[in-house]
Amino acid sequence: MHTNGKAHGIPEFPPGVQRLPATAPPEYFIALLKRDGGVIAENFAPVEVMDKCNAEIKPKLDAEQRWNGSFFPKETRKCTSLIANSPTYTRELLMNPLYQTICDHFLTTRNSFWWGDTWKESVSKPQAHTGAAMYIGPGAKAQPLHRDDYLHHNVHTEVPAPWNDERDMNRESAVGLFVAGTKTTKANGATRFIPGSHLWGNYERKNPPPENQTVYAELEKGDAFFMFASCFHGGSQNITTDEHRLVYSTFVTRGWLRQEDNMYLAIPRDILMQYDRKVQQFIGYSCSDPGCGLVDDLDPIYKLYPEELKTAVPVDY
Ligand SMILES: O=C(O)CCC(=O)C(=O)O
Ligand SMILES: [Fe+2]
Repeated sequence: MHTNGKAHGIPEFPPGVQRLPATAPPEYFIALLKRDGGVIAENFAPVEVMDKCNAEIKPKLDAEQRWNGSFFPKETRKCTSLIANSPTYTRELLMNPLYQTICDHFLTTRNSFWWGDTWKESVSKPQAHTGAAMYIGPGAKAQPLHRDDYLHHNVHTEVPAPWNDERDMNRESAVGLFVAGTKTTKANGATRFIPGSHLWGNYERKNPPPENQTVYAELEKGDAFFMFASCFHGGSQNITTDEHRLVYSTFVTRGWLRQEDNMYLAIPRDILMQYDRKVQQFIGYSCSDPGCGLVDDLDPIYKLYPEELKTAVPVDY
């Protein structure tokens, strides 16, 4: 379905970032994402589901290594690889039907090509991109405002509002979902973002993203915030002395953002280990700068040389 927010059956929402019950029609969320780049879904997941997720990730969160850089302050802990660590997260949050519908809408790529004398349509469906829980402890500094689709080198041209379905159909490379595992507030580090920044250009804007245009996605436990990866956003400072903030962050991306051959599954480990590092890195056991291809926030080559893991620390990308 393609709408510009004024299509039949979609209300004229007041200005400002909207909070809708998660049971509202998906078209409303889609229209508000096009308008603002972000929208809140209240009661997205039951509190009991969040309690289960929180219990499943606790061992990993407790064992987590501190980040060595400014992208994540030392008071922040992460549970990376959520799909490996929390089946409840995977089944209930990642696979949530509303999120799936939104991702299908914005991230399905449909094109037609000549294939001999056949005009052949190809439809590439979205895929999971990342899933990590972010725990922000008392005293943590704010994360710099950034666009998560810089990972894909998604260089945007500045376009005037409103969103235009034809013009902007391929604009987004990822759609984010942030679900609150605890209540999130401006004081304890709620995600802040700049509404409308999904339409901003990359090279056209000469100044850093303005903090005074940010809006805080304050959530009750189980609420969700949907956001385009193209929006400027970041985890915020935690000025409390005794509250932590836990958010389950997910991004889904376009299905074609990968290699043609699935080298990780196609190449057996014993054959892989017969090649030197240069080959291993070239076929995918390396990172694309910035930050694509990581395993638990580390270079994937460590998966092949686990003895080197002892000295490895995550660094800014
Ligand atoms: O923790 C948050 O609220 C956002 C984290 C984030 O934007 C990131 O790690 O890229
Ligand atoms: Fe981010």
